[in-house]
This record gives sequence, C-alpha cells and structure tokens, in this order.
Amino acid sequence: MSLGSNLGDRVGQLAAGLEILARFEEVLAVSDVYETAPVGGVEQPAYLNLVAVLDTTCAERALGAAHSAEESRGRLRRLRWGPRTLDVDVISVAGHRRNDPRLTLPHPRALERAFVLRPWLDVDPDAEIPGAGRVADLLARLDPDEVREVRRLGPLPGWWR
Ligand code: PH2
Ligand code: MG
Ligand code: MG
Repeated sequence: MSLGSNLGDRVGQLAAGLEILARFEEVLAVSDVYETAPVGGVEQPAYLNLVAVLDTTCAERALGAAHSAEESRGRLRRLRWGPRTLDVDVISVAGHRRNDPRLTLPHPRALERAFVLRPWLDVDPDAEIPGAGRVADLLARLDPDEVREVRRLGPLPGWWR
C-alpha cells in the first residue's frame, strides 16, 4: 500500500491511516517517510509518502481497508490527482494481475512513480511488480531529477516498526 498526504497535519494523517489499516490486516512493515514533489494534477503542496506492507493476499480486503482509511480522514475527491488529506493506494497484492476499473493490479502507474518505488525498496529490497520487473531496476530507470525530488525524512514518529 502507498500512503500519501499533502494537506493539513501530514504526519498525523499518515499515522491515522496506518492505524485504520492495522484494524483490517496485520501491518508487517512500514517504510521511512519521504517528502516528494507532487506529480501530475494542479499546483499543490509537497506530499509525504510512505509504503506499508499488509499481511493479506486478498485484493478486496486490501481495497476495503484503503477506502476506510481514506474515509476516516474525511477525504474529499474534488480533483483527480489534486491535493488530499490522505490517499491510500493498493499497489500490489500477492502477484495478482487484474484489470478491473475498481482496482487494477498491479497499480498501473506505480512503475513510474519514485514516491512509490523508493519507500517500497525500504521495506522489500527484492520487491517485484508483476509484469514490470524488480522495483530496484524500475527506480534506477527513472529520471534522476525526479528521484532527487524525493527526500527521506526517517521513520514515522509514534509508529512501531
Ligand atoms: N498522489 C497522486 C498524485 N500525485 N504526487 C506525489 N508526490 N505523491 C503522491 O502520493 C501523489 C502525487 C494521486 O494519488
Ligand atoms: Mg494515489
Ligand atoms: Mg488513490
């Protein structure tokens, strides 16, 4: 799962999101927090992003947990790729591949997003995106200017690891 926030108390939003996810599934690992330049959409504040690994092989459960976490933070969907209190995206579930408008797996844009790949490497250096390759290789292929806009801030305060 990829968590992102660029409005209000960004750290608090991420921590609250993780707490909700943990009510659904065991959280096996949480990456460091990264500050990242916004990708796409309108001009908006910088994001904080992290990646969490949940103990599930069920895409529907992962999606349900993600939506609950977003709703708990009063997420408003005004603009595609616009600013948000908390965005939780299911990136990959147990190697599944599916093309469903509700949830496409793996996440179709993860392979080009340093704000997903960089924290993901923290928690799983051998991670692979089904059909796309190793996360480490995909990250190495990205424009270094974009990757440089990803700044590591360290662990999320108040969250166990
Ligand atoms: N999420 C988006 C759009 N753009 N940019 C960054 N840096 N981080 C995000 O999480 C993000 C984004 C849509 O979900
Ligand atoms: Mg997103
Ligand atoms: Mg989303």
